[in-house]
Amino acid sequence: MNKPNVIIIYADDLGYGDLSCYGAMDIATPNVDKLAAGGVKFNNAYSTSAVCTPARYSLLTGEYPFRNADTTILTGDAKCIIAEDKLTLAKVFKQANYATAVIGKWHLGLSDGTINWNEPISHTPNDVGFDYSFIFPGTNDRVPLIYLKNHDVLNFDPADPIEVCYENKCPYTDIDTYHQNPEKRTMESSHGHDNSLINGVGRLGFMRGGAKATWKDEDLCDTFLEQAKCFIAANKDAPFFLFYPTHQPHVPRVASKKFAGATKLGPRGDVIVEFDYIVGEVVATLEENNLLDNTIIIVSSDNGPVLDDGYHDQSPELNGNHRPTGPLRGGKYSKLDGGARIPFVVYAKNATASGESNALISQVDILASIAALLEIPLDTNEAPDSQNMLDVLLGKSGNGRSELMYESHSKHKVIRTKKWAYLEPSPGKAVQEKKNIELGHLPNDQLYNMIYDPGQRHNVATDYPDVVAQLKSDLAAILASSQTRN
Ligand code: NG6
Ligand code: CA
Repeated sequence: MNKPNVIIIYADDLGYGDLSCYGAMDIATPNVDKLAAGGVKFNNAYSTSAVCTPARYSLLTGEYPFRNADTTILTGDAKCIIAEDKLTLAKVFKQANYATAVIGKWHLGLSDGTINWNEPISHTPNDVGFDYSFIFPGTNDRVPLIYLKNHDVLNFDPADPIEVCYENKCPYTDIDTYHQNPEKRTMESSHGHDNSLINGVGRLGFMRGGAKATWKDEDLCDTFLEQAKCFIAANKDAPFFLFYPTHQPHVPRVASKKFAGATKLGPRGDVIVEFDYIVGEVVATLEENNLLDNTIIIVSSDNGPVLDDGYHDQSPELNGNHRPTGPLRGGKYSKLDGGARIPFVVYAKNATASGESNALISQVDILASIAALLEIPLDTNEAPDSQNMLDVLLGKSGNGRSELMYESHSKHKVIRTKKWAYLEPSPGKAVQEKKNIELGHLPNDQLYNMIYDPGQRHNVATDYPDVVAQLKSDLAAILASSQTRN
């Protein structure tokens, strides 16, 4: 492949068991399945965190989240946590003269302090390596519900300025809120999500103004997809990198018209099928432009799944026998494997040996692997935790990492080797009741044999004190290091 295009389609909270190629029986995802069948499906791929912002930070910087204290779930008005002088995946592509774009959910912050939404905004994706960006700032449950195109709010109306506030008490008297306007609700919150009421849905944070700029949940899918198609077509003669972080299946789950009611699993199933449709449309666009043979497509997710993430959308009730984490224990937020072990498919026509890979890989490795592909040298202080896994990603080698690290929402660390998972002790409740997720908190060491016990049922820490001691010291060494790339 000569300077292949690269597209990363990055789902939000899609679990290890949510795709039919990973065993889902009640959700059909034929488009991802087709890529998996013609590419490599990874069984031991991880993000670096059980929540969004830290996982995305690692993907884009090749750095473990613990190196940046700001890698927590950000509000929609948070400052940008990627320093302007930091090497990013997008900048690696720029060094090789690629056109770069991000289209979708950002959630890595904007500006370098307080954001004025009514003026051009600094520190957008354009300032960290993307030529073009068309994003929403945080999550689809966090204000502001606007598209940011490069530095500006799309459809901004100076006569209707935008204000955003994340204080506990609403400072605006003239906006709809979840508690004051129950008659306008189309979805009930189960926990949180009771600030601004926009499109009938309670949100996190308060937003005032910007009526023309405010997006509708059911339009997000088509709007981003149209952007992605245009970017691909416009760059068909030049190599390009498209980072396409979708909002599906994150809450609130509001499918576009085509997909509302598409599955028996309710809105969560519907938006997963909608995600699969996006993958199919991207592939079709590549085919139309005669680009599929020279494009690497990566499909993955930022963290594990959750059914009730704050809204009563019937996800638990309609879930039936579906297992969002497949055989894994825990889920989003968790220290257990369901938190950060995610679906990961790499498709590269003529470059991949078809099949499955059991190699251990992390999303933090994408940066160094792409740098190797494009022959861009890296300094040790750049992308400090990213390892070149190019041959593994392309299915040419089964030798993945010897170990990787990820963290729970609570930032407690886990070391995974081919055989073992070691979970450091952590205080806190074993189960998050509202979400019905096992968080994996235990005040003592946990050790699981991931070959015999992928469901992490039997803690064998006391049976293998030497293994625990070794992994503890490996973990301490990583945390004390300034880089782990060897
Ligand atoms: C939590 C939200 C949850 C989700 C999550 C971030 C509440 C009660 N819960 O704080 O709904 O938005 O943050 O998800 O507010 S992530 O995938 O972006 O990390
Ligand atoms: Ca997420």
